[in-house]
Amino acid sequence: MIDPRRIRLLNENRDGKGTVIYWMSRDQRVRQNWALLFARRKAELLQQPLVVLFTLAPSFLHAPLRHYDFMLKGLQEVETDLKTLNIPFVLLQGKPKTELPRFAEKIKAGVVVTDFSPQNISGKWKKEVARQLTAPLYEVDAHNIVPCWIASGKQEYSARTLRPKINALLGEFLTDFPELEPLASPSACQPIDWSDVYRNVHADPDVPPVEWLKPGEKAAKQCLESFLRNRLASYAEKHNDPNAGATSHLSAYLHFGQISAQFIAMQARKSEAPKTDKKAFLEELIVRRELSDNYCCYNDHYDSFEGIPAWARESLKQHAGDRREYLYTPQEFASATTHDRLWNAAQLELITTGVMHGYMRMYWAKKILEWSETPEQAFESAIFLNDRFALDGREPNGYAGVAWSIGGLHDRPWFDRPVYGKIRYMNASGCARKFDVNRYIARYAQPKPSITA
Ligand code: FO1
Repeated sequence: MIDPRRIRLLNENRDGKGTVIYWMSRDQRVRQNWALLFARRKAELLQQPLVVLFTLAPSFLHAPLRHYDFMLKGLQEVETDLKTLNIPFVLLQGKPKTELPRFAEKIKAGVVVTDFSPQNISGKWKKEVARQLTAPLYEVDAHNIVPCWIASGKQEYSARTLRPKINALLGEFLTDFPELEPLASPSACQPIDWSDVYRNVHADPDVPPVEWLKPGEKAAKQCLESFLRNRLASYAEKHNDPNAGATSHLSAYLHFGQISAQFIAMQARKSEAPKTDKKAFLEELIVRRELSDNYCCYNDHYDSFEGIPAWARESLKQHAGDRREYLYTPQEFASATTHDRLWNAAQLELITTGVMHGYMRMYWAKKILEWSETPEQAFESAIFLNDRFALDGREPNGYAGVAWSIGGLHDRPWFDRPVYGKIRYMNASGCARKFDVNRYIARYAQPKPSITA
């Protein structure tokens, strides 16, 4: 039922008698969640109670209110849905290394299960927790379709090298999910005081929640349905046109784990959209996303200049002294006040909607390279802006996207040119050949940003 290759044991402890805890982190959903399904199965086999636990960091990698709000609303739905299954949900505020072992000790946990994230902070949390627990800590990759460590044991060069590895295993992993069985009797769990939770979060209110995208598992599924019904059939032709409104809008849900990529892939495969559209969408959803996890899993420097390929680092260093025609500070970038109306429109799209179209993300990041004092600074600015404004900030996809645009990751060396060195170049006339640039500018360039950096 659950492929054992999806699971790894992070310490040397054995299953004990006592409550099974699912420590939810990256995969913040009740349905189609392999980590929760595994914890539920353990509880059944060991004839023990089950509890789902979330440890809330009051401040997480500078996440502003936009992100906390999206996440907390999703978690409120998790609590409600778990209640219908008689599964208790507990939210602890503080550091996992103190909160989790203390809670495990208090309830005499026999098994702890968590989900997988390739991010450094997640690895650090798990190491600290695994060391202190007397129970085993299992990690389940509930995010990738092919578990990250099974797809490949090393950092891959590009989509070209990962694709055949994923495709060879897809038949084994792209399967239907079993139902999550309810527990026999209702839990006596205290309801969570969400206003108290909001009060304790230190999230910058200057980046407010967005109105147009509703958080949570139910909204994520509605968003998927609408994409499959209305937009998938033109995906191949239109997804690179920022004016076409042809994208899935699923990236924030995927980031917070409010929907499963495997579920999306299964539904997309079943849809009646043309083959070419399904193929183009599944390439983005599976190969490109899992390539980003691969990068972050096997490269500790995924969020800095140090992480990019040696040829790109060397080439950018050779051009570090080249004269830049324009130079902007991170604050100037953040307030969308460069000389370039197209770039400003992209930044305004990001500020106001929490999303930037994938095609514009490349242009946006490459211009940050062109207009920053050093490539190191460009890297920092792009990650800072993405993490601050994008609803899917702090996500492997974002780190890999910046590293592709600025640092040639998963790409090849191009012709040498000023500032860029051998990094692939992009300019506004290239954009104009692909789509109606003026229409895009008109759509986003009007409102003045009310948000500051
Ligand atoms: N995951 C948590 O387990 N606890 C948090 O407090 C938390 C806050 C948070 C804020 C913004 C954001 O974008 C993500 C957040 N996450 C949080 C999820 C986190 O990104 C993933 O779980 C990581 O991969 C770390 O495991």
